[in-house]
Amino acid sequence: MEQLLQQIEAIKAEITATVATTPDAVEQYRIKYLGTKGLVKQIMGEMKNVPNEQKKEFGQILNAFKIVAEEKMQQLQDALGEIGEEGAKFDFTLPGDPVAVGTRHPLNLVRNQMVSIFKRLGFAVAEGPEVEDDWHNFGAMNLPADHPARDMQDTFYVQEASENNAAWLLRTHTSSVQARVMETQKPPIRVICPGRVYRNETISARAHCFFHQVEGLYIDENVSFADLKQTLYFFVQEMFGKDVKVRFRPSYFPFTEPSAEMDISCQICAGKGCNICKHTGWVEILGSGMVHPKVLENFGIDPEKYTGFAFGMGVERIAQLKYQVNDLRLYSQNDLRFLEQFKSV
Ligand code: 2NL
Repeated sequence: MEQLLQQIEAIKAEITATVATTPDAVEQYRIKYLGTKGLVKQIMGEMKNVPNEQKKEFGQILNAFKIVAEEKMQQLQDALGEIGEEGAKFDFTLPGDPVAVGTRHPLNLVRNQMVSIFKRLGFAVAEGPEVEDDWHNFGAMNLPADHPARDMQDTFYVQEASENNAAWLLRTHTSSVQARVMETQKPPIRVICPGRVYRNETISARAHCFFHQVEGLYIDENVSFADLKQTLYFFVQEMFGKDVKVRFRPSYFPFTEPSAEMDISCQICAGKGCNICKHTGWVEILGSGMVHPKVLENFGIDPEKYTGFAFGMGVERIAQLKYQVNDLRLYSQNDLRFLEQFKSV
């Protein structure tokens, strides 16, 4: 008798401690304890050996034991239902937990807008490395060895040139990407190159050590300055609306000839005069020009047969005019009060 009671207590403890999280394990449990040859049946079979005067008391103990085993079975099955194979057992009527959704960075928003306008004109998007060699960033672009842009003061060098090694640097413009396109593709070429560029500048509201550019390049037979003007005029109309006015001013870049900068009517004061346009009513938004014959020759493109135009503009500048952001540092400070203002853009 005493021995039988101890056995029952031991099996109960075992049952309580059972963990079964897969359908297989639950079935193992059922077979071991509740099956036709299971422990519960076996213990029940001991009833016949119990003296008559103890049968009543013992019957109650056995019944309680059976209930423990059956309740555990129910528990295991319920738990299985919650994590079971047929999917979670959820109450779909409960209100959901709010998920904090991030916002696109204003510079990405503006870059995407810029790129999609040029895509509609048939420009393909090209990207390239931010760490460049001297040739792709400067040499191929017709920048002479003594050009001030090559100075340590202006450019971040990763490795200075030595006897055996070319200089490596952080690209100062995305022209280096277009250089790689001209290296690998034949005209007609029509690409737009968005990307981050680096200049060694002291950080202030108006200057930063990195900023973002969208440059474009179009090379084919009979590409003219008129094509350049109309393409860029189309771009600003799409970006700022049909009322925008443009003007071109002669300029100089080593990689284009002739070169021009484009101004648009001030989007902040509508030409009335403000700090952004320095009370002129005009703001400069890009540099451009006809690709210098030397640059074409650097890539084996015959300047007698092909001509091209190119342009470069700052994404920050366009964003400033579109959203009146007047401190470049805001773009990289990750202040949510700034970033969340672009939620609905
Ligand atoms: C500026 C001026 C410019 C280009 C970039 C370019 C690229 C190739 C050949 C010739 Cl592959 N030119 N790019 C041309 C003129 C101006 O950028 O002020 N950018 C912010």
